[in-house]
Order: sequence, then structure tokens, then C-alpha cells
Amino acid sequence: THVEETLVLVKPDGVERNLTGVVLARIEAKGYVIADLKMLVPTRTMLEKHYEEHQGKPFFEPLVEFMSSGPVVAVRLQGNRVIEGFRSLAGSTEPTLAAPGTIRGDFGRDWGTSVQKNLVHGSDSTLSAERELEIWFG
Ligand code: DAT
Ligand code: MG
Repeated sequence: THVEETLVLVKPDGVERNLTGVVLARIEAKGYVIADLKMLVPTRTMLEKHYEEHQGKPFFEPLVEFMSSGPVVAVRLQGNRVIEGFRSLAGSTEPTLAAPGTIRGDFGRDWGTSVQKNLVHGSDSTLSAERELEIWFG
């Protein structure tokens, strides 16, 4: 086994749509361990760090705006190969393309308007996970 930690966020659209419980239930059903959890409205500074790889892209400003628009739930998640595993639970970035059975595929609403409202975030590598967990949990 290869136990890892990852950062999961239930984004403002997920919290607002009462999907926090659904996301946590899927995480727990998979056997992952919730090691820490909190709800907060992220600051701009945190989000600029969190999304630093996307700075300069056309969707960066709207993304930071959206992510700071309301409370998010941040989770420190542990489990065997959980970084890749949670990305697989979450599904593709675009809800339109996300497979049925994934969080984004089952609950993502596609009104042809917004890729950014895709319910959850999951770190994409060990390096990102360490970096992001530091931002959200210190
Ligand atoms: P992921 O969240 O699947 O890791 P990412 O890191 O490429 O995806 O992008 C971060 C977030 O930015 C993503 O969840 C939604 C938003 N985003 C990505 N590509 C976008 C685009 N082309 N237009 C608008 N928003 C986008
Ligand atoms: Mg990403």
C-alpha cells in the first residue's frame, strides 16, 4: 500500500447546493480517512497561491472571484493512492464531459455556461498536495 494525503475542497457551488454530505459520503464509502476538515471563505491571497499554476490564464480572475464568493469545505484526506483516487472519484474537469458515476458527472450542472462550477477540487500530485495542504491547513 501507498498511503498519501491530498487536499479536497467542496467549492462554493457544492456547499450552496447542499452537496457537502454527498461528497463526504462518497469519500467515506471509498474508505478514505478524513483527517481534518473545516469550512471557510477563502481569501484572495490563499486562492492566488492555490491556483498559482493558472495565473495569467483568461479564466484565472473569474476563478478566484468564484472561489471567494462563499464558504468552501476543505478536507485533509488520507488513503491508499488517494491523490489519483480522489481525482478519479471527482471526474473530468468539465462537468459536461465527466463520466457518470463521478461527482462531477453525476451532480455537475451543465448550462453551457461555466466550467468553474465543478463542485470539487482535488490535488493532482504529491507536490501539489503538500503545497496545497500547507495553504489550507498550515
Ligand atoms: P482541475 O480542477 O480538474 O484540477 P484545472 O487545475 O485545470 O482543473 O483548473 C482549475 C479550475 O479552473 C477548474 O476546476 C475549473 C477552472 N477552469 C479550468 N479550465 C477552465 C477553462 N478553460 N475555463 C474556465 N474555467 C476553467
Ligand atoms: Mg488542478
